[in-house]
Amino acid sequence: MENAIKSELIARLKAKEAKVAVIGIGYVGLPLAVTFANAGFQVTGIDPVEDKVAAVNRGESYIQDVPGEQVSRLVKAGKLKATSDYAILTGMDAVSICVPTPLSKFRDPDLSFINSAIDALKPYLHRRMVVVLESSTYPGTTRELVLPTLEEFSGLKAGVDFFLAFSPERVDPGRKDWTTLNTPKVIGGITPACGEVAQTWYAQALQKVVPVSSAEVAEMAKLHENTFRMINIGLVNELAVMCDYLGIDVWEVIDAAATKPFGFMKFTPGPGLGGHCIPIDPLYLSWKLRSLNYNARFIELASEINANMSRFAVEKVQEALNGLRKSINGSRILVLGAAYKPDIDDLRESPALDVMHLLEQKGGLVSYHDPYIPHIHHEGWDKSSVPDLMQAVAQSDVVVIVTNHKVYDYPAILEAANLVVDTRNALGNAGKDNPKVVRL
Ligand code: SAJ
Repeated sequence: MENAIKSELIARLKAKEAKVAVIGIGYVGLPLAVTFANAGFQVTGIDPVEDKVAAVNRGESYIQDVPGEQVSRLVKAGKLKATSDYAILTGMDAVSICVPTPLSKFRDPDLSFINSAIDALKPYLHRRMVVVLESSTYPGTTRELVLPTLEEFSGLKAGVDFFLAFSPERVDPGRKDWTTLNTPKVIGGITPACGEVAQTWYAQALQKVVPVSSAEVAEMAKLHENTFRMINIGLVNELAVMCDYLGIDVWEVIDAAATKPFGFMKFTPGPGLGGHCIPIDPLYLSWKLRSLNYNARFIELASEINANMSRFAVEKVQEALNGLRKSINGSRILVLGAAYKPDIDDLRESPALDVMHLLEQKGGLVSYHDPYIPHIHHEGWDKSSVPDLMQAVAQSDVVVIVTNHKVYDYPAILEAANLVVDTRNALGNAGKDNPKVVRL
């Protein structure tokens, strides 16, 4: 028998009459809210951080990928607003949850943000509502954690009274070619009806929806995507260590392998694995499997190799200084690039932090430069990016290129430096067989 509630909600979604809420308006939620609003929905962003709420309501953007004028236009048109008051959910028909899923200090999943969002939502859950969780998490979270919390509190039934699905976020901060609008979006429901409603909703705003049969498939697809990346980065990092033992130029090896036109995908080594996705998502998967008495060895091994690369990079600094009869202890060391990857301003899990800590522990006089990160307040540190880059380069015993931002004038840096450790092959061939340069 056709479910009248489902039919009614689908009709409202197709007519863009459904009121949309996005819980968590950060680097995932704000672009999503704007994308829904651009499609014609009336959207309310919900966030406990008042500054974000106030900025949106002023028509301003605080997310690199969301132009301020888009926010301003949508706010003026009455299509977008923000609040910290979850009671607004009473009048909402469709809710996306885009909250962080970090690791705890014991490197276990920290689901506190999901729990807070669901606890804030459940009093306002009502018939004819669709809820989509977007936060990267272990397979089973939507069914084992979100579903019972919502059903038990409300007495409503998923797939009958309301609809619940999972859809992994695929936001790559700073990327211009693939955006929330045009990146294919995997969506899987707790029940087929849940999937149908959620897929219909997103299809009104996004260019390509990829329906899958369950929330678990959608959760696992996301972890597969990012575990694939983390393990391949681990492989190429171990390749760098092996080439070091063999005395072979790993960069030349990779470039040669990358000429294979099929069956190969290029990754490059570095001083470690940063960011809020790649180092973390796979550990959600291995944690879940451990609870089922299975040891996800690839993930554990790659995680160990990636975590050790900061030490490997510091060994290269030691080797480089030793070549000049110097030690790390007492040497002036300038780290170039603190962000976790080039051309963005995000410091989360950045390997630069590990490299700088290790160098300081060995007595190095460490300073850094990063045009995107003016200050670092981290574990008792309070450092600022050096004001005069070229002066700092010239005055340093060694310059360590950790994150290869495009804005750097590498030939000028090489010219002015006494010694360079290039962990990213930022110097390219100018760094090859150059007595002033040591590469990974
Ligand atoms: N890294 C390497 N070698 C590589 C690639 C990356 O050392 O060959 C390092 C980076 O320096 C960084 C870390 O790994 O420290 C993560 O880099 P990333 O390029 O994976 O960037 P992220 O963390 O921003 O990953 C995001 C992810 N997007 C989503 O989860 C939605 C990831 O799935 C994307 O594949 C990635 O962007 C991308 O392709 O840019």
